[in-house]
Amino acid sequence: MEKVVVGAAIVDGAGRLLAAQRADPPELAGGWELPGGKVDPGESEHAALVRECQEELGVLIEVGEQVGGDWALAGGYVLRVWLAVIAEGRPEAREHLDLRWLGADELDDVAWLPADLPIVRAVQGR
Ligand code: 9L3
Ligand code: MG
Repeated sequence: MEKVVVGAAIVDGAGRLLAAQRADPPELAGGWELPGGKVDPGESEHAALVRECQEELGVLIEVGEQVGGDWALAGGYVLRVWLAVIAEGRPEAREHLDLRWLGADELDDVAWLPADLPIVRAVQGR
């Protein structure tokens, strides 16, 4: 079975990107990521992305274009990422340690997870 993790590159009207600081597991805690998570069996990737953002951030997102293709993750997982905007709600850290909206010149202000860094670069380029 394909092991897919979906992630959201959530941008606001000012062109800022939402970064989320992981709370767990210990080896990833403190690192910053694009919010998201594992696709459940039988669930579409789109549905998983909307669900994860609801659960983790308490927002309803509108999903846009995909950023790149498959990004490699540990453990045989692949990460697929889409641009998104917030249709409803204001993000709160329900499962993360912290959230930050980063402007284009602030993207290096947080310690991105190694897996997420090239994706942030790709988002930055568009
Ligand atoms: N992961 C890495 N970067 C991301 C996301 C959303 C997830 N942007 C990795 C961390 C975990 C695994 O994927 O090892 C599953 O993510 P989650 O379901 O614990 O959020
Ligand atoms: Mg998650």
